[in-house]
Amino acid sequence: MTARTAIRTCPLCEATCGLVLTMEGDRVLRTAGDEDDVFSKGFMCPKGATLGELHHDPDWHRRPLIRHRGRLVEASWDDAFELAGHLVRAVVEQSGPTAMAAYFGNPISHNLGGLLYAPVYLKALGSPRLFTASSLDQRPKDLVNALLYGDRFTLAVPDLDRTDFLVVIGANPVESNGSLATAPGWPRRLRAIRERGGRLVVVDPVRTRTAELADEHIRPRVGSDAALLASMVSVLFDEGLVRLGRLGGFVTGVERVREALADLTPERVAGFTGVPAESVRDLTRRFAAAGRACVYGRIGTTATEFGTLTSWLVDLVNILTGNLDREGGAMFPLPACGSPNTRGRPGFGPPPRLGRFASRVRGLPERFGELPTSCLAEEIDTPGDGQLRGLLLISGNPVVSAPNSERTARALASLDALVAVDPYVNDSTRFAHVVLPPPGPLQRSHYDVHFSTWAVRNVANYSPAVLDLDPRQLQEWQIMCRLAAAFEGRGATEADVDRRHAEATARAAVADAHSPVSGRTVEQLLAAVAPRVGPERLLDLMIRSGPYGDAFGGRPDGLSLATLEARPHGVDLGPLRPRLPEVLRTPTGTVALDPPLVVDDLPRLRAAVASRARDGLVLVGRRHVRSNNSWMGNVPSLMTGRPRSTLWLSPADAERLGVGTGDLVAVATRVSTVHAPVEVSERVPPGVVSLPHGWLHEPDGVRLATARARPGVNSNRLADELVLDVPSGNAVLNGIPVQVTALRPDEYEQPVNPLTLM
Ligand SMILES: Nc1nc2c(c(=O)[nH]1)N[C@H]1C(S)=C(S)[C@@H](COP(=O)(O)OP(=O)(O)OC[C@H]3O[C@@H](n4cnc5c(=O)[nH]c(N)nc54)[C@H](O)[C@@H]3O)O[C@H]1N2
Ligand SMILES: Nc1nc2c(c(=O)[nH]1)N[C@H]1C(S)=C(S)[C@@H](COP(=O)(O)OP(=O)(O)OC[C@H]3O[C@@H](n4cnc5c(=O)[nH]c(N)nc54)[C@H](O)[C@@H]3O)O[C@H]1N2
Ligand code: SF4
Ligand SMILES: [Mo]
Repeated sequence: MTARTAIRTCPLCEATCGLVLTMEGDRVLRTAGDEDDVFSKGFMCPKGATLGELHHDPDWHRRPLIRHRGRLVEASWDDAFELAGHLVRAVVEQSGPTAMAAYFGNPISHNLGGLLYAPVYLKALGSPRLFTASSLDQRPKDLVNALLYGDRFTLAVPDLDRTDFLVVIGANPVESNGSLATAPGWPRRLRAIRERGGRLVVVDPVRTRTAELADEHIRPRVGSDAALLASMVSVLFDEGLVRLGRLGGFVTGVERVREALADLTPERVAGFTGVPAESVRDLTRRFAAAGRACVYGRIGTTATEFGTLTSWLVDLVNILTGNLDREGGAMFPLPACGSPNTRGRPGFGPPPRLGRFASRVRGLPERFGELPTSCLAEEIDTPGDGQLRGLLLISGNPVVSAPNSERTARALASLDALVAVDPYVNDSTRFAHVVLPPPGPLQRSHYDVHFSTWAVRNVANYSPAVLDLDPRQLQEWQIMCRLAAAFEGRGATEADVDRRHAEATARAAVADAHSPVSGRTVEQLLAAVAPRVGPERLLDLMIRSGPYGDAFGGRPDGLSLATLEARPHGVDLGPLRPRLPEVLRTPTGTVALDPPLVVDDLPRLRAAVASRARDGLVLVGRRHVRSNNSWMGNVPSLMTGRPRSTLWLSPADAERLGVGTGDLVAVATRVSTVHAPVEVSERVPPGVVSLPHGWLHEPDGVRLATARARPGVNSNRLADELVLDVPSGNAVLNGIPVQVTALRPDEYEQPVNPLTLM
């Protein structure tokens, strides 16, 4: 058999690296970073090399599973869809559509078919109850984007390759490869800042590998970043450093912001943040003087108690120093397709969808049509009108990813209809009545509709599938169409549902008065993209009617999917360019800096600043480059090396507790207690402990042979579903107060046995 080469974008994380795969038949002989990729230029991380392993993972299901006499057994697709339709319709008939909900996990946003077809089955499901991983992640940033710029996806990303001063807060891109700022090769790009004479400042209580690359490492108390940033803003006003420049024409509310934050000076908050006032003043002065500077925040700023305030303040510092929408500052990408800020009337839009309905049990307000995932379990396990009885679980593992795992597990186990689209039987899908497995990552085409919206350079990159489906598999989009048909129960075929969806996409494009295809007909557009079907048809429609598109003949040099197919290393659309005010979609056409929903949360911060002399330990999360949330623990080559599911404890705290590396400790919160092996580490300061999330803990019913052989501690058994960032409803996954006590060997519980872990 002769070897062949395939080029494709890695779909595993936000970095979107180009890969070159050397294939023989369906075997991957070698994986390398694609040196010719217009964006990644040869970079890849250890996960990128595992696409072949994922494809051949014996635990990645290829046939649907249905529950039969309490066990999940293989079934035909017809039987699986029939059962899914039957169960869901039974819930709806008995309790109404609001008794059904959907949960979307993270991988759907990396999946062309999964992402583009989500609206199809959601519409067929007819329920307004939607939960996603976003409220375990970046909901505070979504909220701030919507309030300042008019859409939650209108995100200003660091202009990483041109900035001269980058402040990274609560992010560890050397391990995570970056997030909410798509850039393959973060470590290289961070080093390049210093090589060109710029400065890298990392703000993180933990000495991470990213902090080790920095000129300066500032270590605030966990959860205090909002106060730290507010004090930077107060210094900007106080010392006359506010320079709006051309932003002055687009922003309102500057004076109100000054008043709102005036009391939060570095001197007043130093006791809370642990950062000396003079170093905050000094940092602020240097940042303001730098010219091309940017603050960038991630999970350590969002999945925290003051996530919304912190996210807002990140943007405020960028705006007030004139760094928003300027080269080397924080800029708005212009993607080739898929961005809401390229549709509708430039500069103006409707008010964001916030608080139109509330959750049933806690009355938490919706955000962008979604309820906080922290209230998923209570919506299922609390009896009464509107109780959830069914869940569509799409590429998500809330038992491991959401706070209070034990409650989530019990809740999922109690459902009348749990339909999962997922390749694995894991902690969550083991409770499903039907599991519909998508094909492996080499068997599907790829285009980052979502992450190109947040890329630090405008690029477009399409990869066809490398391997065919085997005859009894379905593409994820086909699963979605057939699910929609099953929910509707009116005998529509996959092709019917697909055609309707393509028509709706074309209709939206021609109806948009500001689209380059405005005034064309749906029939014209669909004829032009024939004979494509499925995601390729939609993608071609979106690219051609997008900002660089050929407008179906209107701009003959413009892009189409065919252009991308001919350019496997991607099309470079250039560095980010200023986009204000056209990027806005706010009702006023300006950026109102003081949204009440955010400013009204300041008293909560002030109360914390005033009262909080934190004793005791707080838990933060961490990521390792060989992990990917909860789901890559079944890939053998990623599970080698030293144990990773360990509780980092500072030397001082270890000594106080009388424990050393390898000893087990009990870690307790209101919610539960877990037993975790200690790793004494200088990386964490006294008072802070760190545990990575995503580890398989309870092997009962889970079909993941490799992960079962290397279990760990599920840190979300500790996270409290009742503690939220108030404005956004985001879970608090960093800064969880914990009690840690040493255990005697006879108290060790299985499976966290130090003999297998260390
Ligand atoms: N304590 C703590 N908890 C956290 C975090 C933290 O930092 N600390 N981080 C949070 C964050 S940022 C996130 S995004 C969430 C993630 O939360 P989730 O999205 O719920 O969890 P994942 O681990 O990403 O689960 C992905 C699921 O998708 C399946 N899957 C993989 N590929 C595919 C595919 O191609 N198609 C389909 N249909 N399914 C697929 C996997 O088998 C797995 O079941 O976790 C959050 N939870
Ligand atoms: N290898 C790997 N890569 C991933 C993932 C993965 O699971 N593994 N998950 C992907 C996903 S879904 C996401 S959202 C991204 C997340 O991307 P990142 O946000 O870069 O992820 P983390 O490595 O968790 O970094 C968060 C940092 O915040 C710090 N932190 C915690 N609390 C505080 C605080 O109060 N203040 C400050 N200043 N810092 C604090 C932590 O110490 C940690 O270093 O990663 C993505 N990439
Ligand atoms: S950094 Fe992300 S996109 Fe790049 S190879 Fe690793 S997992 Fe894939
Ligand atoms: Mo995430």
